[in-house]
Amino acid sequence: MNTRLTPIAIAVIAALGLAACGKEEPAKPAAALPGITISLGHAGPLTGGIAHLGKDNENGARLAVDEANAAKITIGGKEAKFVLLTEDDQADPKVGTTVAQKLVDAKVAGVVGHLNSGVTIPASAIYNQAGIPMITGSATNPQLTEQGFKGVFRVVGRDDQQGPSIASYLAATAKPKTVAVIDDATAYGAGIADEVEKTLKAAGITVLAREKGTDKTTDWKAVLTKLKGRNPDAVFYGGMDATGGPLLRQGRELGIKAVFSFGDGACTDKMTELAGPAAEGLLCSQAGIPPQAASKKFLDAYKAKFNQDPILYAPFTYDSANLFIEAMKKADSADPAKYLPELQKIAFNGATGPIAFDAKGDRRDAEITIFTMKGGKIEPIAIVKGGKTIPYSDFIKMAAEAVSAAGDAAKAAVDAAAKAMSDPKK
Ligand code: ABU
Repeated sequence: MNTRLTPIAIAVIAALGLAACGKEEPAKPAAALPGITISLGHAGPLTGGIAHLGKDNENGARLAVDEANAAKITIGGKEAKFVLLTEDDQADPKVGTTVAQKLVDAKVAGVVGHLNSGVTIPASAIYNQAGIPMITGSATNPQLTEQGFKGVFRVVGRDDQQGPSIASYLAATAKPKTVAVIDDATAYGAGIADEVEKTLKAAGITVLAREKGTDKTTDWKAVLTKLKGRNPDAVFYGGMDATGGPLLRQGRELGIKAVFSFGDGACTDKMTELAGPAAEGLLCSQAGIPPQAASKKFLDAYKAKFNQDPILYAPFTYDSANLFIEAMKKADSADPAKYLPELQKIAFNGATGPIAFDAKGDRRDAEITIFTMKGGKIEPIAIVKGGKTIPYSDFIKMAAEAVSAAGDAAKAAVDAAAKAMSDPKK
């Protein structure tokens, strides 16, 4: 049975509570509860070219843990103290499996991470073997949740949603006849590039022979010189901002006029820092709602704690950590075998909206956001959800209306409860 209280139920209970509190009882000193320490792991790249994204992910998880500690949550009759054990996987699959084993040996109750699909997929086998659930807030390669691991979850969309979304938007708006597709030879980069290529070809667009770099490539001149001769109308790059920024800058320096487009790994303001004015007008996608559309409570708390706004997926790692905590609360246990069934059937209202998982561990109804770079900042222009693309302004209006409707319903319930309490005939 789902025992989570709706906002209306909470409001009604609050109203009843207020009405019943006529007489003050003398305060009794609360007996101190015994304590329990619950370790959650986090892993992502904390050094190297995409350390800014790894830190962003870590910050999200840390905020959730700190808030849970401030709330003095009780689990199994004990006051829970959550500790975040964080590891640097250097965006390297081999290091990723080493740190995964380290977190298993440290007996973490769950893991938020990893960031990169190519690291998360091998690490997930280690967590699965140890019976430790993991939730990624950023790894988008479909293979992660196609392995049949019961404790593997993802709170963002998949690249077989994201790739078709950005490719269709590019096709509909830029109307290219020829597109060059490049990737960084990682599970993420090559995977999303394949999805983009499939969608473009299905739309009758010519896709040039695939060009490849690596996740460390910052000198793209040889690839770009080859492309310049083929004069593509658009370019799609599957890779991260640390390599995508130099690709874009050097492309423009060589005089390539094509529309440049990217997936979530290169859909950050960092592209302006790395590519300069060449970044203006780029198209890119993220596999969720934009960070600025996360809950105000999260955004205010993140800013207050870290003195900056989230970069990309911090709201999703915040939700990931909170999902673990919520499942443990429901199970009244931090034992993975006991709380995993709660996680599998959870219905949680997170900073990124309602979260529930399908049988594979993927987020149901994940959004994809399309952005363009304007004035040095990525700006959301459209949301793709359930196969439909709507302007971002309409999405925001609909979200505000939903919040207002929920508020009205809660107020009506509180008014009705207060009236019932004050009516002597009832
Ligand atoms: N999703 C973009 C970056 C992380 C990854 O999937 O490799």
